[in-house]
Amino acid sequence: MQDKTPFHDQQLPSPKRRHLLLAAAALGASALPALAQGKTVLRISTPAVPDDWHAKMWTVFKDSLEKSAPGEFEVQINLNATLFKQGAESAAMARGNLELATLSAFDIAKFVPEFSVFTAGYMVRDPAQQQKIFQGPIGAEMFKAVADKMDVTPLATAYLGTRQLNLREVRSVKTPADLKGVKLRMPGSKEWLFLGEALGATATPLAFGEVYLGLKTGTIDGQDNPLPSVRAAKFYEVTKQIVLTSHLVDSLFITISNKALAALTPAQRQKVMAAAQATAQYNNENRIKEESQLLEFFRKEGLQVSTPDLDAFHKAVQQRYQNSDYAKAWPAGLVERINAVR
Ligand code: KDO
Repeated sequence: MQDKTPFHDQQLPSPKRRHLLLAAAALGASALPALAQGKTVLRISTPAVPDDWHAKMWTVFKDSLEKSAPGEFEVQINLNATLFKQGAESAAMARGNLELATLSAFDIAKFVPEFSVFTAGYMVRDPAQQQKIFQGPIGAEMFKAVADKMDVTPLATAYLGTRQLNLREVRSVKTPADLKGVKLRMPGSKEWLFLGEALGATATPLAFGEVYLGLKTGTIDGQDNPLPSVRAAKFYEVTKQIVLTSHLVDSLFITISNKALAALTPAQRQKVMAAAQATAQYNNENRIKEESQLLEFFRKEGLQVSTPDLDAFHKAVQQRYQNSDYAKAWPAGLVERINAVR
């Protein structure tokens, strides 16, 4: 799938590129990102709600490029999954219909099986370790596999937060056995459903945009998300409990399509990379700060906050993953290397 043309051969001067674009348009193809009034269009699609940090962060991306490359880019931000539905972004990027998105480890694991190591509960310890993993050699190896197999390139790692359980009715949850029969909404892929089942629940697939109504009407008993997303999507209005399982230190990779990347000049590429770094940093700082303050907010909203037997959850979830087919795709020694990152 990867374009084998060396980058320097792809840096066509602007008039020639425009000519090619016209030719491509005439053929009905969209091999290169569109130009609007001479600007390179960068379309972004995300299921994030406007008030969540990983939605707001895209304004940082846009502002950063407006400053560093005035008049060169038109950044189009599409929130609430209005452009592509949740999980459809990587295929849209590979087809050339989308330039940027945030991909989860779950989106990537479908194409890069070893990446499923980052879908495993209790694998990554905290946001600091997460950043070190993806900025170090493990990240470099993994991102190369992503670029080769998916035709997209991760530019920076945003911390989505640490996922917690959020239940419609109060329940005593100490161990995974206490979640038996609980209809726990998970995003709609088998990798996500496996995580829900590993937690002991009955995992039910549903798109993020349908979760509020599902909780309100009772078609689901609960959902899992990081606390800032529980606030931003207002799930606290339709739930009564937060169980601090802290089962996944979740990542979102700010990713660009290889087609879009190859169409940039080297200077533009640097600016896009710098903008992506600033974008992730804005998200990470704000989200970590908010995450540490939110429990008080939820208590004031009338939610019960409880802490389960974390050892029991760690043991059960880790065992499920170790014995799974997912673990068979993890290169020997990878888990030990991840654990050694401090
Ligand atoms: C969700 O659907 O629970 C999830 O948290 C999964 C993430 O990978 C990501 O898609 C996120 O939703 C959306 O960006 C909405 O916050």
